[in-house]
Amino acid sequence: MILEDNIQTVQEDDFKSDLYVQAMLGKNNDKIDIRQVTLQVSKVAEISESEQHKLFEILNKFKFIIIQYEDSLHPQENFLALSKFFGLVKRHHRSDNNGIVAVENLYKSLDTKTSRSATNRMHPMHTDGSADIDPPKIVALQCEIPSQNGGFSQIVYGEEIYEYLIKNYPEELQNLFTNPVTIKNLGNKTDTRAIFIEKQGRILITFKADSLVSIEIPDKIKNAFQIIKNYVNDPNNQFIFKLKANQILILDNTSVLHGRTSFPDNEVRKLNRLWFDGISEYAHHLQFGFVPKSKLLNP
Ligand SMILES: O=C(O)CCC(=O)C(=O)O
Ligand SMILES: [Fe+2]
Repeated sequence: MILEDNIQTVQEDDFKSDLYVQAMLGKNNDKIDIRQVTLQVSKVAEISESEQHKLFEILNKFKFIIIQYEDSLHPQENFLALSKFFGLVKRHHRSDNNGIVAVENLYKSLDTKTSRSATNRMHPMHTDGSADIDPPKIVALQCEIPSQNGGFSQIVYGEEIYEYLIKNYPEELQNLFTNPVTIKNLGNKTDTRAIFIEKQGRILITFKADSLVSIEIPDKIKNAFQIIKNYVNDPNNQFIFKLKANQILILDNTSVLHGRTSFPDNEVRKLNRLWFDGISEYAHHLQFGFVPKSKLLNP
């Protein structure tokens, strides 16, 4: 199976393709080979023990994994089978009966009531459920139909944001632990939480900067918030790839931010999204958050 075509040469289009071509030469696309993070299985529900072992190994090391399964008439079965590893499905205001949220261009517009995931617009870098009191630990995105142009997945490491801040803005970083941000989403959920929190020696990140949701940022961290926003939306700090049909991207939502580039109006792109609480009989295999190399004096 050839996986190299996950990173395709982007054609000239309206979707800032030049930037993305440049980004593919950026540091994270140099560091990570898409084949290292892709696990091929026959059916998700029938994953073998050695595949399970690899799944957790890749997820703990890279904080995300792409599972590629054999073409199936029932893609949702493959998707819902993830619950065994990642726990209960957490619902969203757009969830169907199984908890699945459609990520496709349903509205062809972007107004203040439309979720970005229901449009073809770019989705700026974020963690999911940042307005939830208890955000999902695991986010899974299943690709049924990729777009031909645009619609690239982007990932940024929370640990790299942390290291960047500790090196360049240590005082600002300190303030991020103690000055919570309040986010209210379109489903009218509100949560107040610090961008970085420390839990049992590990650091967890939550971040969203999106004009569609209401975000209250304390004055003390307004500058740091902008620094993070610039850092994460710089393609040079992202890992960029195209999710293919029959692939599921699984993210540690406490360690990495994700986003996606826009895609043309006339393209059909169809993904499904699920959120998991991370509490399963396999939970002891999962290590959420990251242990930074450099430490703050009083985190
Ligand atoms: O469309 C994508 O690839 C990502 C969508 C997303 O991040 C979301 O729905 O939360
Ligand atoms: Fe998301």
